[in-house]
Amino acid sequence: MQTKLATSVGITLDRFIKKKQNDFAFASGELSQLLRDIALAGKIIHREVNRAGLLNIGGAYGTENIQGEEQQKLDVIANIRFIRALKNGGEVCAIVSEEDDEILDLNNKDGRYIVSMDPLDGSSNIDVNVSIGTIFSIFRRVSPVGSKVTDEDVLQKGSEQVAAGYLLYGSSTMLVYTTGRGVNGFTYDPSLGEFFLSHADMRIPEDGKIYSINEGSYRSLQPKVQQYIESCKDKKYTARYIGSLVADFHRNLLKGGIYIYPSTEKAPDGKLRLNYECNALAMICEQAGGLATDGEKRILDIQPKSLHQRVPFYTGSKKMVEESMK
Ligand code: AHM
Ligand code: MG
Repeated sequence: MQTKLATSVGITLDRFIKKKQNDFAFASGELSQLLRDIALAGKIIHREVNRAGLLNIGGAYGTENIQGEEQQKLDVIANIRFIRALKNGGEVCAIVSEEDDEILDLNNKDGRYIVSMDPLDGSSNIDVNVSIGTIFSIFRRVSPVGSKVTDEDVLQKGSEQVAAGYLLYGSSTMLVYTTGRGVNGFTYDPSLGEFFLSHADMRIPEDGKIYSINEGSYRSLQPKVQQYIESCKDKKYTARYIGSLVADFHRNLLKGGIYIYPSTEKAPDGKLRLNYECNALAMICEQAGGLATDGEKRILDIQPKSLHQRVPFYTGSKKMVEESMK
């Protein structure tokens, strides 16, 4: 199935957000502003990613070279940029990030929202000029506004997300997000400094022919996953795996396919993080008509027990995910 092109294609992200906000009589505009802050951070990361090779900001992160210095690893820079944008925006009370061990309380007395993020996903691809991404989830805080942020605020199930999305720094930079009413994609025009609606009301094909898994770990996979891979080969499906989750996910969202990062012998819970990577993509996938599971149950129903919890991840076209779980 092709992505539908709606009549509003071409409007800027800003206008789109405003239009959506007007659909809700009591919307305060805070979530809208937060989405704008994320888009701004995305533009800054786009700039850094595109000049990384010139600025010597690829490569290893030196221990002395922390917090705002010029020669930093790009994922640390992305983390700093995002935190700054969200802190300045004022809507967020706390951030939990794949790059930080602990909850980052922004001491923002009025902030109602929590952001979970992987500021730059696809670490192994950063230095080799291959697509990378940012993944984010937005939750409403559970504890009273103005009080100290609690574990309960940051360990909410994915089903509680009020919005989720990703930025893909690929041949174009894109922002794809959902607020629980479908999925829309925006492409960045660097010459104008604006995101424009390019993929309205995105729907993932119900079935597909692409499977994305690191087959190098084939021998350490559970027999069920091995059998699923064999069945893909029997059907002469196409294998596509970049090793950047956002890029692999985005391709499958557009073309139909399945992404699997399963449990392996070495890593029984898989590699990907529930809070920073899987919840956001699970919400987007479901909103686009697909599925996301840990191989047995729905990702969005998993109660996180710790911030950096890992989970096996199966996501993509509905029929393929169902088949992989049999
Ligand atoms: P990262 O958060 O350290 O970048 O790791 C997550 C990445 C995903 O983007 C990607 O799908 C996966 O790790 C690739 O892992 P592997 O190299 O084991 O296949
Ligand atoms: Mg990651």
